[in-house]
Amino acid sequence: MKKSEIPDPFAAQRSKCGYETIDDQNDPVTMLLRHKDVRKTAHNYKTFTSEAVPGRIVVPSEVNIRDTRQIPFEVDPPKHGAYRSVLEAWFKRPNNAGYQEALTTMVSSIIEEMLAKESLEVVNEFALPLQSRALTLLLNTPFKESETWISWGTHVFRSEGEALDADKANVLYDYIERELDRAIANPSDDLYSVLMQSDFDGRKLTKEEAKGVMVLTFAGGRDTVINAVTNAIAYFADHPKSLKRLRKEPEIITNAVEEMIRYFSPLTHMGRVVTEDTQVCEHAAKADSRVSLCWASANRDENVFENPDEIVLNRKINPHVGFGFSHHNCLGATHARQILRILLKELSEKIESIDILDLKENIEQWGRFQRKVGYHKISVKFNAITP
Ligand code: HEM
Ligand code: EMZ
Repeated sequence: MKKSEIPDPFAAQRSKCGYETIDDQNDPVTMLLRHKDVRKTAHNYKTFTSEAVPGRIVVPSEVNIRDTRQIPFEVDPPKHGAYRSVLEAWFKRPNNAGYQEALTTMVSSIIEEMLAKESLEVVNEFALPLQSRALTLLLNTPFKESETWISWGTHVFRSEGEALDADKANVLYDYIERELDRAIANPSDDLYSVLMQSDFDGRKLTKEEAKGVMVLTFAGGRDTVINAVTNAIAYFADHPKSLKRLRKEPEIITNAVEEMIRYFSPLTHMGRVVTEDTQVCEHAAKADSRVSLCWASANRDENVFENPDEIVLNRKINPHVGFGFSHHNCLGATHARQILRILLKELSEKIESIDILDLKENIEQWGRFQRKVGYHKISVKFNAITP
């Protein structure tokens, strides 16, 4: 097995019956494993709500570590749409040329920095700083803030070996509260200030609502981006010919990024709470129980994808659900896609090959499924293209 491979632990169960019930802190979750069921359920917010007690739709549940409702993630239509219309234009800014230029400078300079090293640990020395620096563009805050965010590590609610970490969560909440107070007292042109001034349904957003948006922006866009970036580097280490191919055919980079999101599926699954007794996959689902939409399994569904366990860089028809499906589709996807497209372009132009020196996989445990989502650590050496 290649070191960069991400096996699909759901295949057998997906074809056998399409679901699996697992325990999460004594609150069962029925994972939906088929592409069709995942999409159908994501769409049906009346029977499968996101607007439960804050934290309950996340697996592992975060009800014990937060009271703040994440917006627009934990809200159903029609209110969900009203929040999205406040946020949509801001989160599309990564399509602007100036944004992409600034991002290119960030990516290019961190690659140059890493080329000078005999060995670099990708998660902490490359992916985390890149994620945090790039986030300063999305929030339109000073570059220096990224140093604080890097010091928080890869996940804001979890530490290695610990599912949930309340102390860590409080560091983020305090930080956001301070930033919002600053934006109220001294508005600027950053996201905090824009939120506090925006019109929502004929009124201003409250500070608690703005906090809900900011917590989600910090949490949702963190380990997902870090895993995507790290897995991409591991993939190129195993497949130096793919780097060469992208150098020769940069026009396939957009497809290659979608394909990597499909194959890596950086967010394994996300829950919903059942509002009335119903059935999923011919299985009874009781009101107030939880289901989850397993993006990672749906993305390997052999009824939808040919050669699902292979990265086909120029895969053309690719209805992956790596960024979710329907109204809650990822608001940060424009930003995440730009980071990955620019990363692939810059790596292909600067790097000949990558050697893996040492690694420790990050394996999630979901009931009896074990899923590799990325790495806790992976040390590599970048080899530059020599003219
Ligand atoms: C929603 C994946 C990056 C912010 C989602 C959902 C998925 C996802 C699967 C749907 C959740 C659901 O339906 O319950 C990813 C992946 C990423 C990524 C794979 C990186 C490769 C980001 C970034 C941000 C972000 C960078 C922002 C900084 C959000 C928000 C939502 C969301 C705000 C909720 C949208 C809504 O409820 O309308 N993401 N995400 N994500 N993501 Fe991402
Ligand atoms: C939540 C989630 C958002 C959750 C779209 O996904 O990402 C997880 O990493 C966080 O722990 O709170 O923001």
